[in-house]
This record gives sequence, structure tokens and C-alpha cells, in this order.
Amino acid sequence: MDKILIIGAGGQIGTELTVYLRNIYGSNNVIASDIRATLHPELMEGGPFIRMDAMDSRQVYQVIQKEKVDQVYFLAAILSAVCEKNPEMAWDINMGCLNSVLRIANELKFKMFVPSSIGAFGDSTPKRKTPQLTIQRPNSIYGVTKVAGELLCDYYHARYGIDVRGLRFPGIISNLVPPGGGTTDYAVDIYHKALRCQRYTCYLRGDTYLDMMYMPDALKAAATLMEAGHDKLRFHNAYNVSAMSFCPEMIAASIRKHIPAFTLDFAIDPVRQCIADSWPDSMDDSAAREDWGWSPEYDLDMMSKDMITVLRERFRRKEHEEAELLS
Ligand code: AKB
Repeated sequence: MDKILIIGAGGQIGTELTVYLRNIYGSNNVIASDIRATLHPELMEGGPFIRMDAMDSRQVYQVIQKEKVDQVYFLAAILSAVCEKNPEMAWDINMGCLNSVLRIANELKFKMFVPSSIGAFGDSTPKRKTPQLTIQRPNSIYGVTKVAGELLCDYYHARYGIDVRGLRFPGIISNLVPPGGGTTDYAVDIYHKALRCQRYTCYLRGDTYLDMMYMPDALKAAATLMEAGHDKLRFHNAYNVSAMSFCPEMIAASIRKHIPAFTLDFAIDPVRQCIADSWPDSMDDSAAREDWGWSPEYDLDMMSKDMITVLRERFRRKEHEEAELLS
């Protein structure tokens, strides 16, 4: 069984991916690592955890060598809105860490998963049915790091034969861990606010279409791509993947099927609106479907039903626990 290291396991995708991969490969074969000292209890209790700073390439090298790692899921990155606040840090973290882990991969020889994003596209990219191969001139620093990261992975694959694979993820919606500072975060917050106060103030215009995906599909996509036969992959890296395309008005309508009194209003954030306007409305992910059988399970209404059921139950349990503490 392969030994897997997740770098950046404490983030939105990392938390759930670690648990998902431990169920497939066995708890002891999947090491969670993060700069944070404490992660979600399920991660800390469910298997090995190493506190590691992804910027410290010597420490990363030592961990990979000592643990005899066969696969690295590289998830240490900062998201679009936070990147815009500090472009220098965005470059250092999103590119610097990736560059050093690729160098280590060339020396110690392991397979890698490196996520890209819809952020790798820009204003001049076709917005509808955005092709796998197309113009990539992003206007956000996050997008610049994503395109550069895709190219760097391509280079290491072509020049040194490193088996590095990746997806262009859309906005990911999870019921467990909140995202941290992305442009698509509204699509998670909206469910929390709908359940807590039946209203949400959105920072994007109501008609802003973006690609999105429910977390179970994102986990399946990453693991399936990593298991696919190398000869089947025409692109190996940066595959477009999507599950649904919607705008804030549409997600609100889907929520109203469960919470009829829910209302949506707007306070537009010009920075995130500008980023969202430069991203595709809906990507063409036919290459992923043809090459390695990508097929999402959740559409918008299925996701809304699941999100609302899971969150409602979690909030109810929390209220119950708080009431017990007070009594
Ligand atoms: C973000 O909004 O920055 C991310 C992404 C789409 O890459 N969720």
C-alpha cells in the first residue's frame, strides 16, 4: 500500500480528503501535515499527524524521506481574496512551496497531486464551455500563481518524468470545514446564514455564474485521477472538472425549497466581484470525463438538500449541548 502525505491537511479540502483517503488506503498510510498545531479532531485522532511548515523545504525533505512517502497531495495554498490582500505572500506560499516540493519529488521520486483552479482563467478566456486548452491570462495574483503552478508541474513532468497530476477545481462546498478567503465562499456561507437567520447578504451580484462542486465529488475526483492509468491521461495535469454552474439567485431559489422564508440581498465587494467576473461561467470538462471517467453525483438541488440536512442536525445538536451545559 502506498504511503501518502497530505501537505496542508488542515484546510477545507485537506481535512476531508485526509479522512477520505484513510478510508481507502488505511489510517496509518495517510499522514496529515500542517503548520497548525491542532486540526479538526477527526484528523488528529484518525491517523498520523506531523506538524510541518511547507515553507521549510529542509523539514519537508526530511519528513518525506523518513516516512518513505510514495504520494504527496500538495494542498498548501492561499485562496483568491486573501491573495489579493498580499500578493507577495501569495507568490511565496503558492509558488515557493510548490517549487521546492517538486524539486524534492525529482530527488526522492514520488507521485504528486497539485490542485489548480478556475482562477487559472481570465477575462480573455471563453466564459461558456471553457475548453481544456484555451487562453489563460488571469488578472488576479491567485490566478497568476495557478497558471504558473500548472506550467511548473508540466515542466517537471516533461523534463524529469515526475508523475504530477492535477485538476482545475471550481468553488468547493463543504458542510464540515469553512473555506478560508476565496471568491466562491458565499456558496458555503449562504447555507449557514439561511439556517441561522433565514437571510443572507451576498458580496457577489445575483447573476454571477461560476462553476461549483460539492465536497464528496471533489474528493472522488482527486482520488480517481491519482488512480487512473498514466497512459489514459492526455493532459495528466490541470484537468477541467465541474459539477454544476449557478449564480447566487439560483442557490437562493434552491434553499427556498427547504426554507421558504429565506431572503437574499446584496452588498457587492468590488474586489471579489471583479475576480468572479473574470472566471468562467461553466467549464467544459469532457477531457476528464473521456480520459479517466469523471462523473459528478451532486447537482445543485441534491447538494442543497444534503447541506441543509447535515447542518440543521449539527446546529440542533450544538444547541442541545449548550442547553445541557447551562442547566
Ligand atoms: C477561490 O474562490 O479562491 C477558490 C477557487 C475557486 O480556487 N475557491
